[in-house]
Formats: sequence, C-alpha cells, structure tokens
Amino acid sequence: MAPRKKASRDSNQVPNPLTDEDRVELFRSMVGIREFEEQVQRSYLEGLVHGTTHLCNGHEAVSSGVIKALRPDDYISYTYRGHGHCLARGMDMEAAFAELFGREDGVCGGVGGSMHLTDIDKGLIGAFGIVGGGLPVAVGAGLSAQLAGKEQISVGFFGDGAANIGAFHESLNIAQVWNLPVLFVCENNLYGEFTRINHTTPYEDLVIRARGYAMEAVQVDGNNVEEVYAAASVAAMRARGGGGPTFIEAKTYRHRGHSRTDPAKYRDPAEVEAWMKRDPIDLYRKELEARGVLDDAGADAIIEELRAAAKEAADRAAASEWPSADQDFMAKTFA
Ligand SMILES: Cc1ncc(C[n+]2csc(CCOP(=O)(O)OP(=O)(O)O)c2C)c(N)n1
Ligand SMILES: [Mg+2]
Repeated sequence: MAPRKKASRDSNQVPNPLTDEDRVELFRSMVGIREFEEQVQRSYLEGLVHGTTHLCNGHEAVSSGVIKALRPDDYISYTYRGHGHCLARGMDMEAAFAELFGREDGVCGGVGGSMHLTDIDKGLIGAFGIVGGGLPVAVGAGLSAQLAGKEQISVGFFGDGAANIGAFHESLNIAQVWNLPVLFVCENNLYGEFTRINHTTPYEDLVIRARGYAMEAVQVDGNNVEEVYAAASVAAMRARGGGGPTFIEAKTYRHRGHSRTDPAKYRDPAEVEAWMKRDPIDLYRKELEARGVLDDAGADAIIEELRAAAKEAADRAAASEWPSADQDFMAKTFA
C-alpha cells in the first residue's frame, strides 16, 4: 500500500528548482488565467458567450503549478472547467475567447465552445464535459507514451466529484497495473456541482482512494503554486523514469458558483470567507514580495497588463467572423 504523504517543498527533491524568472512566470500565468475568467464573466453578461461556462477562479495555482512541471510534448486532459489548463499551456487568449464566442478564429473553429477548448499541437488532448471522461483518455495517452518510449507523460486533471465515477476507478487501476506514466491531478474544491463532498463521499481526503490501487499519492495545498509545482515535478520525473503513475490531490476552492448561472448560495459563508482569504494569487504575491522577487508596483503592473490583454483579446475575438454553415468543421477542428 502506498503511504499517504504530504508533499515536500524541499528544493533538493525537485528536479528543476524554480528561478526567480520562473516565479514571475508562474505569477503571470495565474494572473492571466484570473483576468481571462473575469473577462469571460463580463463577456457573458454582454451576451457574447453562448451556452454555459465554468470558471476556475481560485484554482489557478493547480493548473499553473502542474503545467509548469511538464515538457512541451506531454499530454493533458482536463474538464469543462478547463480554461486555466489551456492558458497555462500557452493557448492564445484571443483564440480562446473566439472559441467561447463561437467564432471562426476560435481554437476549434468556434464549434467547441467553453467546455471544449482543445489544441492537440500543445498536447491539450481534450476538455471533457462528461465527469471523469478525461481520465481514460489520459491513461490512453500515457499508454501511447509508454509504447513510444519517448519519456513523455500524460496528466489527467479532474474534480473531487469525478472520484465517484466508475471511469476514475478503472483508470487508476489499469494505470497502476500497467505502470503508466500518468499524473492524476484531483482538484478537490469540496463541491461537485451544487453538492458538498460530505453528502456524496465518506471522507474529504481523496488521496485515500489512490491507496486502494497501491498508487504513489501526495496531498498538496492547491492554493500554493510552488508546492503544487514541486509535487508535480517529482511525480513527472518518476513517471518519465518508468516509476509509474502518481495521484496528486490539490486542495483548493472555487471562488464562483459551479457555472455561470449559479450564485453558490448553498455554501457556508464562513467556509467561503476562509478560502477567499487564501486566494492563491494573493498568497503568491505576498510571498514574492517578501522574497524581493516582485515589488508592489511590479505586481500591480502585471495585473493591469494582463487585464488589458484579456479585454483586448475579447474585443478582437468579438469582431471576428462567424463560421460559415458549409464549413468542414471536423476537418478544421481535427486537422
Ligand atoms: C457523468 C456525469 N454525471 C453528471 C454530470 C453533471 N455534472 C457536471 S459537473 C458536475 C460536478 C463535478 O464536480 P467535480 O468533479 O468536483 O468538478 P468541479 O465542477 O468541482 O470542478 C456534475 C455532477 C456530468 N457532466 N457527467
Ligand atoms: Mg469539485
């Protein structure tokens, strides 16, 4: 049985310790995601986003920290709450907005929308609206990497709710039995849609689930980007070296409701307040300022720059063309 472990922040264990430049890049990644999501909400209210959206405000340290630990040829599957994973992987904001707005310049030609941002060239192999649906796909990508022998790995991001889905259990089991290079990254935000975890699951520490599959498992503060990075770096190194899969449980919280129409009134205000005080961006800003990596004006300048970038990207996307009815959508999307 794999013991339950806390992630260590001992930099000796991290294969690629962060430089100050990396730290600023991580901060920018998180701020870029936050500002993108805030602009999505504004654009939604302007009637530009068709269908629904699931914002990831509060989860930025998980996507940014894990993806920073990956190689460009690694694979990533994620969920309908997937804007952050795509942006952390370098998706262009304008192409992402155009996709949300259903426009031709969208990353999937406008036919996928918010829940299906995908870019195979960046290893972004799919956003899955079916809860848990991305996990067998991450396992398949891990198998392909193992067979190709290129030391690639794959990462499957999913939520706490997905840990009650059959495909989750099947995926962990076969990944462990076949020793596949897969990182299972559980973004445990305590809620599945509108239901708190204690109503659906017998415990809140989902790392316990990985033990049933004898899988290496760590639990991290998902609002601490460097802790997430350290755990993902160690897990990625193990997987590349043939050491098999790792389950990473990142404890986090979503700042908004499940989707655009949900005011999230079912949450205990004290719980919300406690987590809002632990905003991953504020925490990292304070840490970088304390270490002298950024000063107050430098941090503000990054926020202002990325807020303006998000607005400009949304404006350009809103001015782009609608796909034509006779367009070969499938060819464009999967070319
Ligand atoms: C198989 C399946 N069952 C139910 C749903 C409806 N549904 C959409 S999101 C969601 C909650 C998932 O929660 P979690 O995995 O914790 O992810 P989070 O939304 O918190 O990021 C549910 C039940 C679905 N999309 N797919
Ligand atoms: Mg959840």
